[in-house]
Amino acid sequence: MPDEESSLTRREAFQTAAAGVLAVAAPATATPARAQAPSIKPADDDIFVVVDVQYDFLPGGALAVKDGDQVIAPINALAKRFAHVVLTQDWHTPGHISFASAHGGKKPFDMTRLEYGDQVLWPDHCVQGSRGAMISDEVQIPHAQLVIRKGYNRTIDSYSAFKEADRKTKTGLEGYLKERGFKRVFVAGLATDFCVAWTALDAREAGFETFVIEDGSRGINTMGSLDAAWRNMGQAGVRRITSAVIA
Ligand code: VGL
Ligand code: ZN
Repeated sequence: MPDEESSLTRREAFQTAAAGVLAVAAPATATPARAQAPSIKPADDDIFVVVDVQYDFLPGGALAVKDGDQVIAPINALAKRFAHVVLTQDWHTPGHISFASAHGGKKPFDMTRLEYGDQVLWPDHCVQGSRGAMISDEVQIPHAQLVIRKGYNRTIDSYSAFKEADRKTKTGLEGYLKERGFKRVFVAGLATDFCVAWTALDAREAGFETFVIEDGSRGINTMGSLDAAWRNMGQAGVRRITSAVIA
């Protein structure tokens, strides 16, 4: 398909530029009109998953994602095109195991080793019932059909909206989406390199055709996490698109 080719070309051009190698100028000028042409028309078996657009991840929040507020306009616009939308909400207990404050001597963004593996330690964020845990009032998707909360087990983090960090405990989202007959999953929100990426990877693993909407997402980028996330998603067959390709 021409549109797949052109977006691949753009991605390769971007990666080459990011690596500091001088890119040949041709692809950037040869393809933009085609690359931007709307080519995906949301259907009744498509679901749009809007990840963690909560005050704590927005500017001024406890774990603010740079330019996180920039995702809201594209997400609101996109949501209008989807008949079916699910929202996710990071929803931690006080003293959650992912908080640096729960580990003596550790600081936010340090790593630690937990029973289920390596864990980045975060500032306290999205504590159940707190203002920071609320989905922003600027997210205007009244037709959203489900809000799935995650990270509510004190001893297990959960970036993914499908499976917790122990990679065993399920949230129920896979069953919900399959029971309702959805086939394609479109993901946007915060943060690209954590909850968006893990959600997209698990959607793919569950057998859904999966897309991440780049301009509807922003990353935290700690210790190379953003590049790693895009690399992992690419290898898993998650497709990277912009909202402009959605009709
Ligand atoms: C997230 C770090 C910790 C996210 C949640 O929504 O990406 N990141 N908790
Ligand atoms: Zn969290």
